[in-house]
Amino acid sequence: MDLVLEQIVDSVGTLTLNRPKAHNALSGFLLDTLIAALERMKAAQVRAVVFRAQPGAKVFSAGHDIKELAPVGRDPLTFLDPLSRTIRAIEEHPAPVIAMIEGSVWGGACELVMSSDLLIASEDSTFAITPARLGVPYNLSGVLNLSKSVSMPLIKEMMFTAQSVTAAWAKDAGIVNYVVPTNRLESVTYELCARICQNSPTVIAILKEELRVLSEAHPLNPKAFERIQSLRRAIYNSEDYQEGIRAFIEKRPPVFKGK
Ligand code: LCV
Repeated sequence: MDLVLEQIVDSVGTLTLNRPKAHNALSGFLLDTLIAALERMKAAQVRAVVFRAQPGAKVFSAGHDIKELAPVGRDPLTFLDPLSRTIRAIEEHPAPVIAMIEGSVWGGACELVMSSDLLIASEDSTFAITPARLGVPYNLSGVLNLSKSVSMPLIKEMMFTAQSVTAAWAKDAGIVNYVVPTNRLESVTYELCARICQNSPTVIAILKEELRVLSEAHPLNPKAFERIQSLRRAIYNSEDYQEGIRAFIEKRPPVFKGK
């Protein structure tokens, strides 16, 4: 079964997550499939890419495949991991990527949609940033991607509570462009694509790249980077890191001891 369905109609590509048995959990294989599909969309010179779950999905994506998280002692979120590579593929794609969201969005899938260019969410969709609930020391570029469009107090509330927020809350926080009834999600999304397709694709591509470069322009001295990495290493070497994953597998709440 294809883990990502692809379609191109009138210069607009649509990529549909298709791993329903695991609620579109982002396995390495699914993410590599997504990256390849984005490459094909680029070769086809689409003017916009819609990224979605199956129509009617209760869960847009359950986030990183927890069963594939690196074992204790290895960094679970490195530059060459599938999730990081997919996020860069979205950010560097020359056409706008529009996340059309229905259902609940979890963990790394929040970073995936928040790295898209535009987000259109159904009224009943929700968003949960879950590293703190799983004991995962999120990486610096991921934290930057999650925080770019949100005020500090609001992104801290999402990260520290690790609880789901509603689409309305996400709209107020500046995370999504539009919140619409589920039965209007497709029409609003593809109408927006049609408006984008009327404009110069080369200028849109350079504007997207300029905004990416500017949004990543953060001075970070080597000592600060190495200090953060050593703090992260202590966490992915910790009992709490193991407890978060074990608790999910055992379908029970985690008990974190802070070590
Ligand atoms: C693997 C899964 C998953 C899954 N991985 O259905 O951002 S970070 O740092 O946290 C990053 C590391 C990250 O993204 O972590 C993942 C964060 N995601 C979550 O915390 C959501 C985990 N999933 C759930 O809470 C539930 O599955 C939801 C609420 C999404 C749906 O609950 P529901 O009761 O409807 P099940 O939990 O029974 O899930 C159905 C099957 O999908 C698997 C899950 O293990 C189960 O498999 P089995 O039938 O083999 O038991 N599954 C769900 N999420 N992220 N596998």
